[in-house]
Amino acid sequence: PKEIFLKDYKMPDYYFDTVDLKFSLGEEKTIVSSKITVVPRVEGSSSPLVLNGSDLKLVSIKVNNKELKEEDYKVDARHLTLSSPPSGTFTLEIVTEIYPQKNTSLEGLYKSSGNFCTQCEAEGFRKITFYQDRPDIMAKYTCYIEADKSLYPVLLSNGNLINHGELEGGKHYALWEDPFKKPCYLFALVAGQLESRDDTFKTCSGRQVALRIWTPAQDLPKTAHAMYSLKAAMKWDEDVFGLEYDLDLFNIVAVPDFNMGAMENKSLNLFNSKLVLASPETASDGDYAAILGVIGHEYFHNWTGNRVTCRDWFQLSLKEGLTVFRDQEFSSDMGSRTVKRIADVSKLRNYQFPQDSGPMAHPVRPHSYIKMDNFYTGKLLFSISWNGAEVVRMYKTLLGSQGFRKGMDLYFKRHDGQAVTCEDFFAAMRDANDADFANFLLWYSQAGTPLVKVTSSYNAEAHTYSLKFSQEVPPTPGQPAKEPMFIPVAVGLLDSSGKDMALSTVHNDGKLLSLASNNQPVYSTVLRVTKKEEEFVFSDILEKPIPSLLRGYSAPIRLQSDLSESDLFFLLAHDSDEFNRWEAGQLLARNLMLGLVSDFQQNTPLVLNPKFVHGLRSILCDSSLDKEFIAKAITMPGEGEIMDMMKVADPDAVHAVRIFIRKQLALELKAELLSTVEKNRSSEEYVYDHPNMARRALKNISLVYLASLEDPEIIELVLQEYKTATNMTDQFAALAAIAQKPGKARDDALDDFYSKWQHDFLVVNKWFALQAMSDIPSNVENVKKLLNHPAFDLRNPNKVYSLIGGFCGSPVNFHAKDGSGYKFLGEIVVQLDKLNPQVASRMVSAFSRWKRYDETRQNLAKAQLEMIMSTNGLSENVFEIASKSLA
Ligand code: HT7
Ligand code: ZN
Repeated sequence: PKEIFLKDYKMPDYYFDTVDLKFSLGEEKTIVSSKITVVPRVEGSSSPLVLNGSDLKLVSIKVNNKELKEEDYKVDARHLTLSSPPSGTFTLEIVTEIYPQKNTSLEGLYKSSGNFCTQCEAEGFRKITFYQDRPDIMAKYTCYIEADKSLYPVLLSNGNLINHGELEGGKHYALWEDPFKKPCYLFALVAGQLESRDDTFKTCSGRQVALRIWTPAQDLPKTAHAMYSLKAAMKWDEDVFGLEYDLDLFNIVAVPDFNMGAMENKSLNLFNSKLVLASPETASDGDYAAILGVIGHEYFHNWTGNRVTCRDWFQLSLKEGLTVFRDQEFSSDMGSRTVKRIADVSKLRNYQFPQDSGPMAHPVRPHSYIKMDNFYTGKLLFSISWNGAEVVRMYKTLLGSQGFRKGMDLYFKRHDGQAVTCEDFFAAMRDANDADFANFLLWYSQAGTPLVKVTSSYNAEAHTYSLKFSQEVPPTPGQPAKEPMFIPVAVGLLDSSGKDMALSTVHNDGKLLSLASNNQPVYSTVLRVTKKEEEFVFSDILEKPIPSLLRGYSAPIRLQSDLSESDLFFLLAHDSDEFNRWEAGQLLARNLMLGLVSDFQQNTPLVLNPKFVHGLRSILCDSSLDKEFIAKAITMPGEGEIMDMMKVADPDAVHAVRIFIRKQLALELKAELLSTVEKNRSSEEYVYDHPNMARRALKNISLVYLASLEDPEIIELVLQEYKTATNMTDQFAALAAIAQKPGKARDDALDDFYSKWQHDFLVVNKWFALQAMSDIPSNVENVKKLLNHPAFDLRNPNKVYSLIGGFCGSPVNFHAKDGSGYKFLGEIVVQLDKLNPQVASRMVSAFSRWKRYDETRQNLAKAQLEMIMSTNGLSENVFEIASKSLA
């Protein structure tokens, strides 16, 4: 397979001005006709016109109304080439035949639960018709759809419905027109038996927008939260960014078979059902939050992605990083900012950082790819979207809210209707603020997580306090040597009573910077660390402070400081920056876990530091704290995060230590945990708001701790919680608590849950995932049995992510030393690849960090990767991930 490089980008020789599509949807085949106005970029040029195509049967091709002869064009498995097109603007008409019913890849046009739908990002449009399938080709589209009326009463596409009516033979048609230019990856079509929840939104300029969420009739009652989320997102984008919706209709369709979460097609967003459907009985607080975030995300793409799109796929972060940042901000404003930040940073640490130091490490803007879709599969998505969002957040940290907004305004003013690059975004931020961003652009091109070390010293006579920074970006594949980055480090200094000190001046490199604004001191400041080594000296510091560093996690780095254990306990108790209070607790927990892991490896008895227990007790009993914050603060760092900090990852030791800590804390804090459960039971009626979610989160984490005790009374309590739960959050949390330990209680509860919910595929997926992620010994055998469960289907991505993805997410069983987990995954990947390469490559990426483990595990994992690589007919998707993992 061919590797594609960013440096090789060339402007297209031809643009497309208008595209008129016609679909005749059938049971055997679908006929697609396209009529395109082609405009040469350079007047008079007649270079060949190369169109992409995949799995298409060409029926006919015309140029300026004249059928082409066979010698005028060439078709192969991937392209249709017109060797000498006319020299001016011309019309190109192509008819193709496609087979959506046989399309299990879920790219292009396919059928899901009896309905036709499309997925064109990144390169799915070429499975519909021959086209220049690249995002810098932006055109105005119409879409005519005809289909059997009784089978497909609803016919949808982008834009406005301008005509519809009856046809002979029980058929009907609809004609849609999208007034905005768009790249083909935003094209969408849906046809099926659907009904809609309807609502309206009045925009800031007073226009009424019709909102419709489409699902099968029986699911309509479960779309209320999605509608609430959509309206909240529309209002938020107006309030925060001044961005108004630009059409009179906005459609959302829920689809049960979908490779990813959702898709932002212009005015016709398609969603994986699990990110639309929710009721208190069937969806957890986590599901509700995910729906809010993803509905927001797709809606926000209308401006950041659709109105201004990417010049090429290397610029994916331009739309994804920015839109993830926007959805994070939206969710923060709708709930608790600190808790959202904690959740996002934990995700970054558990998934992104490990990948940043592995063979798949790549920068926010990659330099090359083999299969574009792989940018979205599994771990690669994190660097582009999540690290990308961190990069956008740094602009805001450096410029402040107003400066950031000015930059956004300029970005839209300059680039509305264009396909642009990450440099264009950077330039808008810089120019709107006259800002000096030094070498900030390196964040797009250098892979790897910078390691920043800080040492501090206090001069009691001069009343100065110094912070010395040194930074290093570790080598990554293809990038052995790195430049120093521009790192914004938000800092506060705490006095001995735990209050923030006033900061008036700081020296950096001999330059005196005044921190006070309008003669008012500040209590937190952002230091701009740009060199390999750099010192900042604060003046007028009257006592030795304790520094609160990298407040709010102001840059995506690993920070090593000289803070002592007692400094960390002090910050845990006092820091005014809530994120850093949590961070201090995590640092203590990480150090504690690493120490215990080493004890475990040396067969030294494990003992829990009483100061740690005391610190957590204080947090648990502090009624002034937000309850969801407490729930986060008493949650130990993930096993992935701890393994990432070890020279050789040891899943057994890390798991044993996490279980030990959980049980010890439960023993020591039993009374407090029991009273927390008592005080935080849900009211009868489920309310989705922050205070209620926070109560549930705190009660349920307490239950998980308690259930780790072998105590019949506690088992009874948890069973009671399960039986009396009135919503899915509480019911599932109690089930998960019971399911920690093998035995009759576990088996009975799992059976009971399945028989209650077998009619609801989304709840059944939770049931699969819970069992798949279990750490009970030899769980691979249970997972294999579940593969044959009547509710399981390898063709449905959600089921695969729940069962197989869930299993790979349990380090202790996936990395079983006998290689059973690896063998299981290897065999499944080969099977899956034949059905759905995108999903298969997502799964194979679980192997990518095999070199981090001991030799026995390395050999076993490598053998599976080699077996996969030697499979005949392997997809490019899996080939790219497997070969890069082996390299
Ligand atoms: N922009 C969308 C990404 C996406 C996607 C990419 C490749 C293959 C299938 C896909 N489905 C959705 C959605 C988003 O950004 O949320
Ligand atoms: Zn997105």
